[in-house]
Amino acid sequence: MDRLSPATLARLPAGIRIPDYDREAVATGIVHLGLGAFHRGHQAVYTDTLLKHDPRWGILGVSLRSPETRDALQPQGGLYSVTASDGETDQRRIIGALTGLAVAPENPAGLLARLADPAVRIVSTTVTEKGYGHDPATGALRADDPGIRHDVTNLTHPGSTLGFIVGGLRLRRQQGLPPFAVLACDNLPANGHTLRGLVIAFAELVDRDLATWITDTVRFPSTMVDRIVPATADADRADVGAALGLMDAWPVVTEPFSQWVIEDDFGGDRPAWDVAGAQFVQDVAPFELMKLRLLNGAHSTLAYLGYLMGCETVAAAMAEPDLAGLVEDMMREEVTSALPALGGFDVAAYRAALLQRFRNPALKHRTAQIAMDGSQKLPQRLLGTISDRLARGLPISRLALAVAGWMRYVSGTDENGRSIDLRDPLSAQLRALADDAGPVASRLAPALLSLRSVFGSDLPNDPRFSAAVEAALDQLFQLGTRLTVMQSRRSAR
Ligand code: CS2
Repeated sequence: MDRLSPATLARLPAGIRIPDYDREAVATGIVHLGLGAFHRGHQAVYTDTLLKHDPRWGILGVSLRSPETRDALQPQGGLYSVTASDGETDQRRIIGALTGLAVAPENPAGLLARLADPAVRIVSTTVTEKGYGHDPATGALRADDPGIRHDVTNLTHPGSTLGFIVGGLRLRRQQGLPPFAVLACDNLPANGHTLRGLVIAFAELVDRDLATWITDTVRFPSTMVDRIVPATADADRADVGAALGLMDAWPVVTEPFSQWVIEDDFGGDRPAWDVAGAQFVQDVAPFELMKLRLLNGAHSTLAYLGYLMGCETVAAAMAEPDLAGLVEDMMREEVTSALPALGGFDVAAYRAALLQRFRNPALKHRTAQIAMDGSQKLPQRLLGTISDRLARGLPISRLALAVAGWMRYVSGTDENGRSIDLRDPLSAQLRALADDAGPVASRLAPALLSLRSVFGSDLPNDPRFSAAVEAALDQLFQLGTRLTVMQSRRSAR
């Protein structure tokens, strides 16, 4: 089968949208760090729509580690397909927004030079929760992280997200150029604000004047990003190839829904992503809390409890009536009331739409994928809601069960005695704690709660939380997940 590429675009079947602008005339105005499926199915799609109106914002897509994406997309001239499916109809389009592809470790100095290109005005990131070198419970820089330590003293050859951002800003300052804006697009609380704190803390370790210049001049708008984009599977490649009549080595398969809320704080000219449906607002925080706590909180709950119940995908977990019911009750009774009001916004409709999205049969979104990196995800997804509710004296039983689900998962063995492939930056530590405690809730729960970078120092000392989590974990060990979920629904009625 021939390859998707600029030369074969004209052979695509009718009904597939292709770039409606002159790709040759597109300039690179954005450097994006973290060229995963999410970026390609989200920001790059908005940008693809924008380019017809304003060709200044093409994207240099950078992988921070592996060459796989570059190797797949280079022979395609940066083109790839996005399929949005609701299980009944598939909408396909070809995205041309990537003007270049780079693999950072192959040529760090070359990437820094690109970051200092005057035409580049935005550096955006989707490097996942663990990519920022920070402590998820507090948002503080982990200055002792080996990658961060390396970059602080080798800023002409960095490897980390923060190293490239600070290294790029330093070069621009040296060359008398204005800075770029830094646009965080990961599921972190106050992502722009958090990244700003990290960039400045990193810069302070390098050069105080640089840190001051960054503090005074660089903008870090926060964003809320939302689209469910599972990792591409081989079956997707085969289906997409058949539909396109051309081989796309790295297609994106996603849902029709997409949302992007961006704080309008670029300090001047910025891409008019609103022509593609993004929303510019003064304050992203209420949107972000709603999304992180309702969508991602529910997602993680479905992932841990669903995995333990033998469900391979989110849709399969949603097909378990008790689990789906538990998650729905959690969202309605425990999460919504802890959210700030969002004037005129229909939260009930938002929740219903989320449950519908989770049921999308076209998305083979693996519970194991969402379960990854839990130590980095739990704080903003579940623990924030728990703290807010405890402060108001409100019950947290379903949220506590979700946290216990994570603990049961990181104990490393499933209910059939098979080992769980634990992927987490803290996996070695988690494994050691679990081995030491054994499958005993009264030992394992306190051991895991002592992880300050996850739980902070207040929550573990609140017996309303620690006792609830330990009791739920004990049930998971004694009864198994299915019965525990069933009982928790009964007892809540
Ligand atoms: C998911 C998210 O992998 C995960 O942890 O919860 O990536 C989720 O699909 C997106 O945030 C949806 O916008």
